[in-house]
Order: sequence, then structure tokens, then C-alpha cells
Amino acid sequence: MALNDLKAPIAICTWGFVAANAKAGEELSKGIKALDAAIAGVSVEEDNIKNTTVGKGGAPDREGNVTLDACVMDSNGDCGSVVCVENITNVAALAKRVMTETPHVMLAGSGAEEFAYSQGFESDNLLTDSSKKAWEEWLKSPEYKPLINIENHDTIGMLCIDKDGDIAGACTTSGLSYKMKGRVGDSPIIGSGLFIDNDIGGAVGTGMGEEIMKTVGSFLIVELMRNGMSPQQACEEAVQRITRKNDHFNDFQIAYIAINKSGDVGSYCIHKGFTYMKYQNGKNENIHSDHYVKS
Ligand code: SD4
Repeated sequence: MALNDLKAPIAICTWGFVAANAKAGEELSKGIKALDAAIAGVSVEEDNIKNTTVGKGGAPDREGNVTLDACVMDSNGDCGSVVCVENITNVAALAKRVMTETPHVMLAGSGAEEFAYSQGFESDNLLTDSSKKAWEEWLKSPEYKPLINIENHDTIGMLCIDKDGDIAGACTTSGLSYKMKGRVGDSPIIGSGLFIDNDIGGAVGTGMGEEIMKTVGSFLIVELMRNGMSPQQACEEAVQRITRKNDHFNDFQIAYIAINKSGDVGSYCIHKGFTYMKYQNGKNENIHSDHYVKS
């Protein structure tokens, strides 16, 4: 496909993160490559202390520690990831440093944090007063029950196609609120929360990470597209791999977005309420996803 037909650049991201997606779109329009545009985009939410599911201000685990997970994947197939990181806000950028500055793909916990300082990242207290208050409130009757579609925001996963037609992505989260200490979800797991194949397309997931991991959701979507499905069909099949095996899917949300090499976009989720952003031709739209549960 000629690049002109593709109408690149394109940025898409999970949920209604208008400013984050606009930032990625602006960066792409200036000619910034897909991975750096995606990292610039998601960092808007990592820095946003009002967002209680990503970066600084994220909800803590049940012991009061804010631990962040993130990964990035580039168009050449390289990737980097950090899991269970404390005191560092911009963990997607840190995941890129793991990719470019170490011989590894994934760093965890204190090792990731020490690496961040060696790279010039600064320590920050990620637990804001309001997240602390909400956690203290939760402690009064602690029940672990991830809620569906809270305030239309959650983990931010972003996929970008740059002016050269190359695809890359980033995914960053504080994980599920009041998770067990040490719990890691799908978001930093290459193939689960995010997967890119620059010949085919990319996918990202959000929602109950345990279910996404069990089905290696993002990798699955890219492979389904490789085998001829559209991004929409592939997202639907990946959601149904989960609903077919679970009789309790009413209790959790899963949502995927995907893009192929031609710039076609798809999205599907279990429950009504998931939206995603799409930036193309200078237009940044919030789009409602189709969903599996119809009633
Ligand atoms: C996780 N998938 O840690 C993330 C959280 C999320 O909507 O996306 N919630 O499991």
C-alpha cells in the first residue's frame, strides 16, 4: 500500500484519553517515530495525578504501595518492560530504556527502580492524598472486586503508525486497585497487554489482566490478523476466547483495540462502556466500542 493511501499518521489508545492521544498525534504529525510518539502520548496520563489507574496518583496495592507496570514494543520487533516499579512516574519511557540500554527485555521491582535512577529518572511519591484516602476507605471493608468501566478510564495502551508507515506501541498502568502485593498484570507482558508486528499490525488490551494473560490476547489478535482477519474480527475473536471459557465474564471487563498495516482499526469488549481514541488527519475522536454482552 502506498503511504498516501494509508493516511498516516494514526494514533489510537484505550479509553477516553483525549489529551494523551492528541499529544501522540501531534508528535507523529511532526515526523516523530511511532514509538517515541506513543511514549509521549501515554506519559500525559502517567503525569496526570487525577488518573487513578496510571502513573502518579495510581491506586495502590492493598498494603498501600503504588506499583507500576509498563511495556513498549517497536516496529523492528524490539521490546522493553518494567514490572512492579515504585517511585518512578514515567515507566513507559523507562521500559524503552530497558529496551535500548540493557541486554534484557524486562526488569522488575527494585532492580527496575535502581536502573531508572542510573538513567536519570527522579524518585517521586506516587501515592497522592486522594489515592491514599480512597485506599483507607477501602480498608474499612476490604473486598477485592475490580469494577467495570470506572469513570471511562483505566490502563492506557496506545498504538501509533508514523509517517513512514511503521507501527509501535506502549502500555502503562498501576494495575488493578488493591491487588495483592507483588501482583503483576498483563500490561507489561509482551504478547498479552501489547504486541506489534510491523508487517501485520498491533494490539493492546485493558481490563482484567489475568484473563488477558491466559489467552495471550494481543499476540493472538496480531496472529489472527496475520491469518486474514480484520482488526475488528480479530478483537471479537480474542474477547470470545475468554467468554467461551468463563462462566463469570459478567464480573469483569476486557477490551482490545487493534490496528493493521493499512490503518484499519478495530475494537471489542465484553461489557458496554469501553471507548477508545483515534487520531487521524488532525481529527481526534472518541469512539464507542462494540461489546459482547448485549442486554
Ligand atoms: C491489569 N489490565 O493490571 C490491567 C488493568 C486494567 O482495566 O487495564 N484495568 O490487569
